Amino acid sequence: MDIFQSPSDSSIEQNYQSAKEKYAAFGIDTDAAIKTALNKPISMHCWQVDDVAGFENLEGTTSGGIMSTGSYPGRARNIDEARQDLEEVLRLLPGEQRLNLHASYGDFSGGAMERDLLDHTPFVSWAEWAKAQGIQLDFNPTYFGHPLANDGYTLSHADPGVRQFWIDHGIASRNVATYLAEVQGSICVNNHWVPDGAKDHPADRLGPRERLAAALDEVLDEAHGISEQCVDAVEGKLFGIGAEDYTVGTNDFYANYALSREKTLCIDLGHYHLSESVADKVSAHLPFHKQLLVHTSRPIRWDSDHVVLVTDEVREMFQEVIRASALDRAYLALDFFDASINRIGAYVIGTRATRQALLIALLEPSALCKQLEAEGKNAQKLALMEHAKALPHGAVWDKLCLQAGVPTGVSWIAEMEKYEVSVLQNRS
Ligand code: RNT
Ligand code: ZN
Repeated sequence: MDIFQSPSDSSIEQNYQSAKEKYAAFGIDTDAAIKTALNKPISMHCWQVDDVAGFENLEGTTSGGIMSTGSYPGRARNIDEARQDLEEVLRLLPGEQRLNLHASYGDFSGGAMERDLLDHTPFVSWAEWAKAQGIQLDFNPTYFGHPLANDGYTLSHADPGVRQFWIDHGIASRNVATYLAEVQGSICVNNHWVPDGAKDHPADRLGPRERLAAALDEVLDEAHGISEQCVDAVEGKLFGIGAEDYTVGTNDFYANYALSREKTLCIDLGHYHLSESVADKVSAHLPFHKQLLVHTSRPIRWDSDHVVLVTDEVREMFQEVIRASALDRAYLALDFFDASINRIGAYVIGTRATRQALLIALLEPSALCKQLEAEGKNAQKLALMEHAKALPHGAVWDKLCLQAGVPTGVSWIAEMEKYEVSVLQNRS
C-alpha cells in the first residue's frame, strides 16, 4: 500500500459534505472559509531554500545571531537552483502566495553591488521571474552577514560612518521595494529587522536605542520620495545568538517606534519568552496599530526557527486575528529555516501549516462564542470552544487543496521524493 497516495476526489467531496453540515449547525459557512483562506496571501521567505546564505558570497561574516543548523543534501547553491526549488514548492501549495526576498538574494550576475549602493537592478530578473510565477514580491533589507555587522551593531553603531553605511542600505532597500511595488502594481512589504545587541551587560543601554531610533528615522524619511506602495515594517526580538543579554530593537522598542512613526509592527512567533502568549498581543496592539505583520515561526526552547506546524500557538494567533475581524489588517509571512530535512518538504509543511491554521481559525464558531459570552453563558462558551477543536477541519482542508488543484493529503510527499531524486541529489 502506498501511504502517500491521494484520497480519491469523491471521498474528499463526500467527507466535505458531511463536514459542511456539521459546521453549518454552528453557523459556519465552510465554502466562505475556504475562499477566504485561499485568497489570503502568505509571503513565503526565500531563505529556507539555501539556509540563509544569500548570493553575495561575502567571506568572513557573522550570522547576525540567527542560525540554520543541519546538513541535509540539496541546498540551493545559486539563484537558478533557488528559483527551480521555489517553483517546485509553489506547485505543491494551495492558495495565494507571495515571496519575501532578502536584499542579499539579489541577482548579482551583472556584478557585485555594495549594500549601501544597492539599486533595483539585481531585482529586475526576480520581478520577471515572479511575474512568470504569478506571484508578487516582498522585501527585507539585510542588516547582517556583512563585515560591517561583525561587531554586533549596524544601525545603532557608535561609529557614524558604519551607521551611515547601514542607513544608506535601509534607504536603498526602500527604493528596491518601491520598484517592486511599481512593477507588480501592488504594495511591497519591506521588513526591517536589525540584529544589533550585546553578549553581556552593556554599560550603556540607552545610547544604542536612541541611535537606532534616529537612524531608522533617516531610513524611513519620506523625503526620499518613496511611494506609499512600500509598506515598511519593523521587527523586534528578545535575543540573538551572541546577543543574549541585550537586543537594541526589542519588542517594546518597536511597538513604540512603529506606533509613533505610523509604521507596521512585525510580530514574529519566535521572538518572545516561551511562556508568553503571542496571540494575546494581537488584541493588545490592534486598538493602536493600523496593521500588523506576522512572521510565523516555531521556537523550541529558544528562537530556533523550526518549521511551522499546526501548533496551538499558530492556531491561537490566527484565532485572535479572526476573532478581531482583522485579517485585512494583517500581513502574513513565514520565517523558519531548517537545514536538517528536505528543504522542499520544510517549505511545504510550514506554508501549508500556516494556511491550515488560518482555515481552522476561520472555521471557529466565534460569533456564537461571543454571543454566549455576552449572555453570561461562559460554561456553554467554553464547551463550544472545546467542541470546535474536534470538528472535522481536516475534511475542509482536503477540499481546499482539491479546489486549489494541488496534491491533497500527503500525496505531495511523492512529488517531493521525485524531485529529490531527479534534482536535489545531483547537487554535491
Ligand atoms: C530574525 C528575524 C528575521 C530573520 C530574517 C532572515 O530573528 O526573525 O526576520 O529571520 O530576516
Ligand atoms: Zn522574523
